[in-house]
Amino acid sequence: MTRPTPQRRLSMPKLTRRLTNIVIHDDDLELVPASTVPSTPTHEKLQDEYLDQWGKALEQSPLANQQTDVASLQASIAYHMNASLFRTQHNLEKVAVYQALAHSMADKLLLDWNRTQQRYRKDNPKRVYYLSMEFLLGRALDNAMLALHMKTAYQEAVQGLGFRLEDLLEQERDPALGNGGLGRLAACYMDAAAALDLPMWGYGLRYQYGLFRQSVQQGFQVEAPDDWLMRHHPWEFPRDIKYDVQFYGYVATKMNDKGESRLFWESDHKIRAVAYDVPVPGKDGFCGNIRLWASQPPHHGGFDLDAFNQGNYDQSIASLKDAFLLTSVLYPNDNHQAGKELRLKQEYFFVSASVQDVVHRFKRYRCPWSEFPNKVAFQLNDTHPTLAIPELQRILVDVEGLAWDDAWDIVTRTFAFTNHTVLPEALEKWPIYVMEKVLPRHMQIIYDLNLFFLQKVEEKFPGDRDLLNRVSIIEEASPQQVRMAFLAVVGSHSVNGVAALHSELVVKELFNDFSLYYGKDKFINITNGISPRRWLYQANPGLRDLITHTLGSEDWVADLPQLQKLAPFADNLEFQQQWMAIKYANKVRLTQWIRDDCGLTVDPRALFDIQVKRMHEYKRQFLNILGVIHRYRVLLQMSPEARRRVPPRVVIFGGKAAPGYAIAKLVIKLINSVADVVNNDPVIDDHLKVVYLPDYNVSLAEKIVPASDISQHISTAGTEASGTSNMKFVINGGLILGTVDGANIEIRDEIGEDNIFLFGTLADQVADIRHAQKYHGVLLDANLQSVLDAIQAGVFGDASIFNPLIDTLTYGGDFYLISEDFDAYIKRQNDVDALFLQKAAWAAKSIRCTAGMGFFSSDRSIGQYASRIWKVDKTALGNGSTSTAD
Ligand code: F58
Repeated sequence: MTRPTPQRRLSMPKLTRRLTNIVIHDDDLELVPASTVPSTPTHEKLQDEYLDQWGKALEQSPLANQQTDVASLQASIAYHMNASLFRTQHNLEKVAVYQALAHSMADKLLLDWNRTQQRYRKDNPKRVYYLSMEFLLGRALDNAMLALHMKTAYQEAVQGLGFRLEDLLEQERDPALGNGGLGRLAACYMDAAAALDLPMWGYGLRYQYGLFRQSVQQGFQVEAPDDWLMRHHPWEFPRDIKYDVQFYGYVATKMNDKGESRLFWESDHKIRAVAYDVPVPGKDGFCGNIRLWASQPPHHGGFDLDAFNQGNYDQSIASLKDAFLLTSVLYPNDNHQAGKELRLKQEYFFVSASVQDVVHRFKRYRCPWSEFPNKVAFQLNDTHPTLAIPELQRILVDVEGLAWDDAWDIVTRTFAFTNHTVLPEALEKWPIYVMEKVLPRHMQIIYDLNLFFLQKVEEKFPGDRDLLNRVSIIEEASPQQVRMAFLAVVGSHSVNGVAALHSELVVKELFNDFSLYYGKDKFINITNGISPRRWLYQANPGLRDLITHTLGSEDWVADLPQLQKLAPFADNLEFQQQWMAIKYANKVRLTQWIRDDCGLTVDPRALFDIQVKRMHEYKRQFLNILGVIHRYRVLLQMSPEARRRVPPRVVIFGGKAAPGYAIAKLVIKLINSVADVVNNDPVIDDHLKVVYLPDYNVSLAEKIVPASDISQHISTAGTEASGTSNMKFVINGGLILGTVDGANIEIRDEIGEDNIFLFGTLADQVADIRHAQKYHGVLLDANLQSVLDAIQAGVFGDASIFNPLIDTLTYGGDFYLISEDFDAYIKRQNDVDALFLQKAAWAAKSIRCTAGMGFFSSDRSIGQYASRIWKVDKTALGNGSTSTAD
């Protein structure tokens, strides 16, 4: 079998000058390949006595001697107001006080952060790197105060300075560096790793503009840029850590001094990655890290001095603009590939900087390369970072001179891949002509990897040409494409789905041929989890306190299965009353938000029925609003007495549609048009209200989730990989109405069938139904037909607007089975009504919901990743330092 020419390590003379592809590491005169351009000076050079002196100096510094009494906290806030923000007490706005407070809190975090990271550096454990294009972190201040047990003291401190802590917390802008579930999962996992003292870093991109801000005008979604860095953001720390990343260029074959030919990827087109670190508060003094890369022009590069000297200023800065542009905006697509060259460049920029950084850290310890998989685990958060696979292979072979097979062995023992979707439109593919242009050397490597892989498949299954076509990393389409998911599977030692059903579909459908080739062990399930700290402890203080009081301590937060101890209280009337009083208070809080945000008054005693998530056809917000129209029509036909027997409902929607996703945007318009009619119908009065909450984001979710009576997770079976908001609602005592899909299934298994309203087609029936529809057409459900008639009759305004939406049910073949599931959905909604009237039975179920959610902690998920995939032992690391506490 032909292998690419092995690349030998070059012997590198100790010279302080630039060599081909090699840059001198300024601070320690160490020769480092071009892939590791200068970073900060290392401590390794300092003699021990100086190191000790630094340690002592730090212990004497104000940072290490921070007091946590109220007066000291006030002093620290006042200090930052003056020293960090250059303001005095004569010029105070809430936002400035928030910033001073954030600085004060960040000081405390920094100490934990330095101690944790220094310990990792000293102990050199195996480290995990979570590569994710998205981290949807949400606000930091409240989270940090709670993690360090300082909220009460700060509350008092700011009160003494004339402010309410709640008002100040509202000043913080959400860093919206993600689209939805995948990005939020990354944030929950970082939170869990920090809480568990697991040496895991996140790597991602520092987009200048996060996910667009959404407003609603005349019922339509309107997008605006999310300029989240417009104001100073106290939760990120720029580092003097920089790597150059190159694009385009060509691959040349050159001889080294031993007469061996080797490949060089050369290009003048370089962009510099600079690091920003974001601390992740853990527990007991642990603090994790997310390193986000921002793009800049390379040093002395990108500025065309000749053009400048000739007075051609535009031209002189053209490539500077290019460099800054690279990380300027997050692509706003949810479960749909954008396919733009800039996106490909973002992906490579991100993985190249991250891999360079990790390689640099590994080399510090001067271990042999064979040790790399024992010191490094990369987790690919979906396919977006998959280029890290050929990138590491390139560095090992072209730059470090390892033999191809040795390098590949290292690569495949280092990477693991998480798949988050089975939807075909979300599976990343890149046309070869784009890849060849942007990343010529990677394209060669991918061709070689594919060739060797196909040769092995051929050995195992001789003569099966169809199979080779099906598993090839290169798709023989026009144009030819690189199938990134296949590259991720071939380059990883483990592939996992994110819920039991999803992982089953991953093996049976998406990667069936691969599971036959590799065997089933490579494909595992790790069901998603959520951070109990953010989604219960922080978001629902009332419930938190009741649980803590009932269970006798806060230990349940770190050991979530303890929630099961609430189950015996489910039928206790007094406990039920306390429980439901908290739910009611949370509903009142949301009611105020709805009033302020939408100018709509709703009754907190009504049944709050919530669906908040990205707008997507497969998530079927359309089914929900069609159900609302049906309810409206039924209510109108009822006598006033009969109407009063139906519990009043407030149906709440929230979620952004990708700007180019016309059908999803039409659903938003329909929801708002229905709201206009229903909310102003005097016959309906408070029996039904419809709310669309604009600009749904993490901090809004924290207000919405604790206030639900019922929430809807009604994707077509087999389409929602897991869902995580379902977990958030249930842990807060909200019941769910859902399909037999994603993590709904495991939630049912944990909390019991009686405590969840499931309905609809099962995943294994979907294909047959679609098949039948193709041949016999869609026979619309009769109630649904009347609902569509009402829309088309103009009951909700200009009907023609909605034609493309209605066509998805009729001409479109009802791909998402809305008609098929409509009747079952309506019946289940009636069951919800009936139960809501039985207050005690509802309360008992609500308590049982929370009690059964122990399994869904992100700590459990991360524990499983650690033991089953990364092989890192989180307990082997000792306890670290302890934090300041109040
Ligand atoms: C989501 N995927 C799944 N993708 O849809 C959801 O079921 C699952 O619970 C969650 O991941 C976590 O596993 C998702 O959010 C994206 O947003 C991608 C962002 C980048 C472009 C393609 C979609």
